[in-house]
Amino acid sequence: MKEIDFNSLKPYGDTTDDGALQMSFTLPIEPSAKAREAATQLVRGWGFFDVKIAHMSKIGVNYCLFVVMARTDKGVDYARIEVPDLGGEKRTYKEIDRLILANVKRPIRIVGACTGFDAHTVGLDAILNMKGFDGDIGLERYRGFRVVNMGSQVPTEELIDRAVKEKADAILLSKVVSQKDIHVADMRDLIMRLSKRGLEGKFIIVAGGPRVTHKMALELGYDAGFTIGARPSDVANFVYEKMIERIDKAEFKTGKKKSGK
Ligand code: B12
Repeated sequence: MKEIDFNSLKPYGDTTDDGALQMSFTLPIEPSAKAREAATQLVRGWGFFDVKIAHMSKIGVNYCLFVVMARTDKGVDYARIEVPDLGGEKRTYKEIDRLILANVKRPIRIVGACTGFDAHTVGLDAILNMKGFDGDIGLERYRGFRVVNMGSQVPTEELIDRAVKEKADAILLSKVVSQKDIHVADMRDLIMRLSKRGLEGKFIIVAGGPRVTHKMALELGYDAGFTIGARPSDVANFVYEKMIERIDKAEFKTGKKKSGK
């Protein structure tokens, strides 16, 4: 078997390192032989070879969807890739709950919302609602969390007002729509408004959504970013660990004993 070249990692199609991939895109034209050729030339122009149009179909008036198979010889040096990792220990709901009550000694207060124009609530509910997601129960079910779920289309100022009113420890922001990078703009908006109100650093700030990455969230001033497949227990564990970090810092400042995990 051919060895994988991690210094020039490529897609795997039929055989190791063959660089074969599948992509899909839409062109604002009707399907036709000319449209097929246009899509082929476009993909070749991007540097791909062995270009095959696997599927071409009309999607609405004057729009055409293409599914294309092609190959690339460009790889990435996998060994040199560095990316921030959410890390943290994997713990069960019961363990996290026990640790919160033992070490934080009160429920952690959380306010969550999906802000702006975004009406998608399923992702936030998956994390917060009792029933949770994928067999992993939601934060509302923990004795160690007190959750306010404000739902969707919440103005950022209202989210902040509520977090202040509830004396929240953490704000959980969900951003699903990412057209024209609106998720980034809305994530920035929260940080900017917190800072304007002198609330910078007051809350643990966590964002989530299909186009949110941990790296991007950190760059925008968040404590963490969770994406597709995030489970409530991952989020619960992260918030717990951040709380302990904050308690330790506060106790260190006041000269009190450090709390254990
Ligand atoms: C259901 C759905 C809707 C429902 C939403 C119902 C509801 N109450 O939520 C309705 C029909 C209302 C809807 C409307 C629209 N939708 Co819609 N919708 C979807 C759909 C099919 C599923 C989304 C979903 O529920 N996923 C399941 C959840 C569990 O996954 P998730 O959101 O990724 O959440 C996970 C993680 O991301 C993370 N997470 C998410 N939030 C948070 C928050 C925190 C704090 C944390 C820690 C983690 C976390 O944890 C979750 C669990 O792992 C997607 C397509 C798709 N297959 O994803 C399109 C999709 C999101 N919708 C889309 C669009 C464009 C729209 C509309 C603009 C359509 C229109 N033209 O009207 C409107 C927007 C309305 C608005 N104002 O926002 C696009 C977005 C494209 C983009 N790049 O922005 C998508 C991708 C469809 C598409 N391919 O075009 N939609």
